[in-house]
Amino acid sequence: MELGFPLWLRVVHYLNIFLMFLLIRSGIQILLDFPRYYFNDHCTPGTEWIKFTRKKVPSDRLWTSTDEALPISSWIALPGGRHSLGIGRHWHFFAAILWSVNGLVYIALLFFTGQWRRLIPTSWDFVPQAWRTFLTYATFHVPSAGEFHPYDALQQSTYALVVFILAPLVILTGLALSPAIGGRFPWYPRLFHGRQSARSLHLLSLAAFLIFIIIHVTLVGIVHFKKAMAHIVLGLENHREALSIVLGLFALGIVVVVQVGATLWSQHNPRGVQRLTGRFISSFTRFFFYGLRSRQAYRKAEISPYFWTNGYPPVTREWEEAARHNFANYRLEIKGLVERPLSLSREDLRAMPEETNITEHCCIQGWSGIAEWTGVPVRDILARCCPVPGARYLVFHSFQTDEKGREYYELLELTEAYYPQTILSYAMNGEPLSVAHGAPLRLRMETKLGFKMVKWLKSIELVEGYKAMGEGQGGYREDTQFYDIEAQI
Ligand SMILES: Nc1nc2c(c(=O)[nH]1)N[C@H]1C(S)=C(S)[C@@H](COP(=O)(O)O)O[C@H]1N2
Ligand SMILES: [Mo]
Repeated sequence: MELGFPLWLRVVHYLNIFLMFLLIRSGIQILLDFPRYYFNDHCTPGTEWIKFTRKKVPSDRLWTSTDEALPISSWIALPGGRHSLGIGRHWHFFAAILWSVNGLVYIALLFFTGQWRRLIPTSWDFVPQAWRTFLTYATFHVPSAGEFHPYDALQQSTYALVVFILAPLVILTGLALSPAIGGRFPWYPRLFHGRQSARSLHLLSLAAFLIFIIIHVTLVGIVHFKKAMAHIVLGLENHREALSIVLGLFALGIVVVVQVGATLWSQHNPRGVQRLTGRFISSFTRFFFYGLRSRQAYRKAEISPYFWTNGYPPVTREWEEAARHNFANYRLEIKGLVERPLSLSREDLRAMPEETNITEHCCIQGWSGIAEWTGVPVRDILARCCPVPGARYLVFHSFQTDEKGREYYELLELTEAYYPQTILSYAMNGEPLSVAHGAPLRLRMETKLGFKMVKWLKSIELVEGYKAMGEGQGGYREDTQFYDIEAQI
């Protein structure tokens, strides 16, 4: 059969270029928010196999993961700037979903149309042939046009590796980073030797893609360029080469315009990007991840010796005073749409049923850590305060406020609050919770990213909606850093 360059092939190839740009640029933004890579899940400083930062973790003062974020130019990353990973992640997942769908369509059509033969060698002859082509390039020669049918053997086997190994690897390792998947199916990240190894493999896949793209584009540029452009753009043999070059450059121009547009839009209206891409992404995460309950039960031996922190403790005089007295007069207030508002002292909380879990914490920035958390299941508190019909969300308010006076708060849906591993924790690894980790009380919710787990918890409020609260996005991080409210990937 004729292995030409059918229209569908050219269309998915073009969409691929489009989406790869979005993926790589937003990926670099995410990478630089926590530029340390590990093959162990503890992320202890000093155990990284590669880092893209010169910062040293100081030992004489509190150092949080946000202090790690590096600035990056918008010419390289999307959207650029420092700690803009909220928007970077929106673009990354938006493009990742479309890229995966595009890839599936491509593979389906390859097999459906018999075009798979262009990628999958049908005889072992491809090995010596590929070696010959390699020697041709290595001695700065170009294979003759007759060797391409439609690809030469080296090209064919490289493309097969990229399509059938590299692309699935980048998708599967990306999925292993999701706290919802790792929480419900802890065996899954283990397939990659843990979440941090998956993250490292994800980075190495990026490196492999970049190397491939550079060589691929260079070879198109120097090996029978005009013919190649005709194939890529119009799918023709030996005709209308000039036209295809013009059209090709025009199409690439559109890619560039879209990149610039996405960057400017992200900078001028990040809320718009958050809303629009967020709606698209959450339709997927809701479909696939909704209702996933954490089933984590790590062993004591797996507990991390080092556990990063995020967020600086409250600085008000009252709070520091309370901390000095070991929070003896602390009370957790439960209010809002409940039959019985509660005010619970530390003794009240200790007297309630106790739940202990050893789980993996996944910070949005990329680090993780395994710890044992002990506390009161939120469902037991709900059983006592009795939510009234209409109550849909639990808002967790913190004592902490930022430099502009905005309070840290995050919310969960009522249904999620009933999950067994949703607890208010007062002890970590068998010790009373430290101030850095949220004393006297913090939320644990083991299928979501760390930012949901409000530390220095002041009160829980049951509400019907959250639009009137803060900036109306459902949490402090959603309001100020454009994080995604679902927090499951
Ligand atoms: N009040 C408050 N809670 C917070 C934060 C914060 O900045 N303020 N940071 C969140 C983030 S992003 C993470 S990853 C976890 C970190 O918990 P840890 O410091 O105990 O490791 O706390 C979450 N809870
Ligand atoms: Mo985080």
